[in-house]
This record gives sequence, C-alpha cells and structure tokens, in this order.
Amino acid sequence: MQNVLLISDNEYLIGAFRLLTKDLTNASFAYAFSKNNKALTAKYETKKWIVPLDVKEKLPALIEKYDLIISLHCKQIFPSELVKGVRCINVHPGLNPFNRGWYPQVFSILNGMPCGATIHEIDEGLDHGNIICQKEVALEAWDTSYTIYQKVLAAEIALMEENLQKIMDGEYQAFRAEEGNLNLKKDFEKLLEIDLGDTDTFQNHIDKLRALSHGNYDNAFFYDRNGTKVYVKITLKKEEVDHHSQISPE
Ligand code: 0FX
Repeated sequence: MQNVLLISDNEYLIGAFRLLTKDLTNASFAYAFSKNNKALTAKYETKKWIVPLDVKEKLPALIEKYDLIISLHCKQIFPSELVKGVRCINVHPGLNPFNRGWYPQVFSILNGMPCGATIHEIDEGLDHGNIICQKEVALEAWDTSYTIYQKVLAAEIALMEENLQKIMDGEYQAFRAEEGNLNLKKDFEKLLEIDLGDTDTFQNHIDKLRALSHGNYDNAFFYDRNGTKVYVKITLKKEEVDHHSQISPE
C-alpha cells in the first residue's frame, strides 16, 4: 500500500482529484492545503480528511511517511530536502517549458507561446523538473484568460485520470525539456496598469485586455483625470454560424 499526499490550494481540483481516486484501493491518500491559505482554513477547519500544512515545518515527517507527494496548485515552494527525500510531482497549469511560473495562460495570450497542462517531477527550479506527461490546449482568438484557464483545468484533470496510476507505480519515462522561460508574480503585476497614451495595434490591445480578463478579478486598470482608478475587462464572443441556413437553397 502506497502512502500518497496531495497538497493543493485549489478547492475545485481537490474535489476532482478525490473523485478520480475514489476507486484506487491500492493507495492511501492524505490531503492538505497550505497553512497560510485563509479561505481553505475557514472552509475546512472542522474537517478531518484534510489538514493545513506548512511543508517546511514537517520535513522529516513528510519524508518518513509518504511514498509520493503531489502538488496540485500548491502555493508553497518545496524545499530541496523534501524533493530529494521523497518523490514529488507537480500538476501545473502550463505547457512546460513555455511560460513556466505564474499564470502561464496569461503570458501565452501575450507572447503566442503554446499553453496547456503538464505533470512533472519537482526539482529545485520553478516548474522545472523532468516532464512526465502534458497536454496542449488550443488558444482561440476569442479566448480570455478565464476561458482558456477552464480548458487548462480540464486538461490537468484528464492528464491525472490517464496517468495517475502509472505515476504511482513509477511506470513512466520522464524527459528533460529545454529551459524555456519563466514568469513571476511581479511580471503579472507589471501588466496591470494600462497606459492610456500607449499606441499599438488593436490586436495587441485586445490581447492585453483578454489576457487580463478573468471572471471577477479586477486586473487591468487605468487612472482617470481625477486620479480615480478604473478597472477594465473585455468580453469576446465567437459568431455562432448556423450551418443549416448557409447551405439551404435561396
Ligand atoms: O493555482 P493557480 O491556477 O496557479 C498559480 C500559478 O499560476 C501556478 O504556476 C502555480 N503552480 C500555482 C500554485 O499557483 O492560481 P490561482 O488559483 O490563484 O488563479 C487562477 C487564475 O485566476 C490565474 O491563472 C489568473 C486568474 N487570476 C487570479 C488572481 C488571484 C487573476 O486574473 N487575477 C488574480 O488576482
């Protein structure tokens, strides 16, 4: 019986993972979220099946207890002692090595690099370890950060469904990718203020706004002449073509 620990700060993905592992009887799954995650602490305070965890505080115990640790959008960086002491893998919302790091789909919209989902071994670099499996997601002209992110989440779940058992059994050939490029949280933050005097192509302006349009998040903003901060987001809609009416004779 393998002891597997899932650490995640994403409630939706925790639910998806539980669902897809419910029939796996050859492993025992433990669940944790980051101790400094206030939303999940409030939500799961009274629950027993999932616990708050700061990996740095529990290093020897984690290494001793688990055969595999899965980071599924866990906001903590795993210390090298941990990744050397126990097999650790990361489920990442980007197509490594393109736009490793923070909010990959945002940067894919801006720089045209491919996006998707990757499961990789964790090493000491950020989203950097050997790639176990990955799935590309098509980025369409009408996608915003939000719509492409939904497709990336679906790709992550599909990858886990197809590969989890093989990963647990160690039956895979991981491969080393190129270094690619890395974006940090501060790179995302630098995108947020819109320069109203900026002259660029409409394509680039639309790309910037759709990269920063993500549900209810207030991302892109400008200041009006009174210094009031104004948030901006856009909606894109693909024309629904009625094929029947197109082919019917006049
Ligand atoms: O969990 P996650 O989808 O991913 C992030 C990093 O991008 C990823 O590289 C890392 N492995 C993981 C642990 O953390 O991020 P999130 O749930 O905070 O946000 C999901 C999306 O929401 C993000 O891709 C863009 C959007 N978003 C989020 C925030 C907080 C915004 O557009 N604005 C925001 O202020």
